[in-house]
Amino acid sequence: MAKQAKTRKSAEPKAKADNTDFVLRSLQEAHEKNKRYDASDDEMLHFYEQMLLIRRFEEKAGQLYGLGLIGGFCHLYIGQEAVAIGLQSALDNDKDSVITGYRDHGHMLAYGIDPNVIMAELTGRQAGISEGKGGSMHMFSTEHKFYGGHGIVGAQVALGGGLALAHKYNEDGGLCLAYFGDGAANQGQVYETFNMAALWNLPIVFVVENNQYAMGTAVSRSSAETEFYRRGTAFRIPGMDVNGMDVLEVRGAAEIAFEHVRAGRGPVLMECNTYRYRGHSMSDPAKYRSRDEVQGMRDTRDPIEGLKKVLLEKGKTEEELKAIDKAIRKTVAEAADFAETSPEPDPAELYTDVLVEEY
Ligand SMILES: Cc1ncc(C[n+]2csc(CCOP(=O)(O)OP(=O)(O)O)c2C)c(N)n1
Ligand SMILES: [Mg+2]
Repeated sequence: MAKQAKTRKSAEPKAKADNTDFVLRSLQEAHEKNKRYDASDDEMLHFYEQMLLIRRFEEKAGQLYGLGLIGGFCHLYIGQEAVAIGLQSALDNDKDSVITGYRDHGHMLAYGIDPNVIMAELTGRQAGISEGKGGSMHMFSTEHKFYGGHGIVGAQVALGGGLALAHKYNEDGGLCLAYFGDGAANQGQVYETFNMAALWNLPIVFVVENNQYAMGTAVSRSSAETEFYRRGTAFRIPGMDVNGMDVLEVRGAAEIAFEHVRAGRGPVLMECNTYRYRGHSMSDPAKYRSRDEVQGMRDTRDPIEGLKKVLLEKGKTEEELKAIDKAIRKTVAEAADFAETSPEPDPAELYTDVLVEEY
C-alpha cells in the first residue's frame, strides 16, 4: 500500500493537474471580471425586440394549442429568452452551427427566421419550415446551419459533437453551439461526447440551459452535482457559470467562450441559469412548484423587464417600447393567421423526406 501511494505521488501528472485547474477556472475568472457585454444602444434595443418576439410568439402558440390548432407536443420557451438571444447574437452565421432539443422555437426566432413558417410548422402546414411534418420538436434550417429540434433527451449533444468534428475536419472555421437541459445533463452520451470533444479538441460550446426542472423534477432531486458548469472537470473542459436571465451577461459569456473555441483551445461548458415560466409542455399542470415561486421569478428576474429597465435608464421612453410591443403583437397575429389559413401538406407528400426503406 505504502509503495503504491509513493509511486502515485511521484508520478508525473501533478504539474498537469495544476495546469488543468487553471484551465478549468480561467474562463470563469475572465467572466467574473467582465460580466456584462457592453452593448451599443442599437444592439440593446435589438436584443429587446428579439426577446419580446419570442415571448409574444410563445404566448400565441400557447393560445393556438388551447384552441386545438396545434397538435402533439409543444414546449414553450417563455422565461428563457435571454439564453438564445445572448448566445446566438454572438455567432458567425456564415460558419457556426447550432443544435438543440425540443424546446426550440426561440432558437429559430433568434436567427430572424420568418415567424410565419415557424408558426405554420406548429400547426402542421405545408408552408411550415419542415413542410408540416416535423411540428414543434423537429424544426430545421440547414440554410442557417440550425440542425434541430430533437425529441430524444440528450441526443443532440452527441450530434453536436459530430457537427463540431465536421467543422474541424473541413477546416471551415466554424463552431457548434449545442444546447441541452439540466435533465439531459444526466445522460451518459453527454459525457461520451465531452470526452471525445476534449480529446479531439473540437470547436464546440456545450450550453446547459438549467431551467431548474426536468419535466416535474427539480434539479436538487435529480442531480448529485447541481453546479452543471463543473461537470466538464473530469474531461478538462473549462466551465462558466452564467446568469441566463440577463441577456447582456449571456452575451458577455458568449464572447469569452467563442473566442476560446475559435482560437483552437477546445470545448467549453457553459451553464446558463434560467427558469421556465410555463409547464414542461402544454399538457403539464405544473403541480410540483408553487405559484409564488413562478411569480417571484417573473417579478424579480424577468429577462425582458430587466433589459427594459436598462433601456429606460438610457433614455428610451415607455411610449417607444410600447410601440415596439404593438408591432411585435401584429407580426405574431399575422403569423397565427398564416398558420391557420395555409393548406395542410398534400397527401402525395406522405412518403417524401421520410425514411421508408430498410437499413
Ligand atoms: C431519452 C429520453 N428519455 C426521456 C424522455 C422524456 N422526456 C422528455 S423531456 C424530459 C425532461 C428533460 O428535461 P431537461 O433536459 O431539463 O430539459 P427542459 O425540458 O427543462 O428544457 C424527459 C425526461 C425523452 N424524450 N428522451
Ligand atoms: Mg430543465
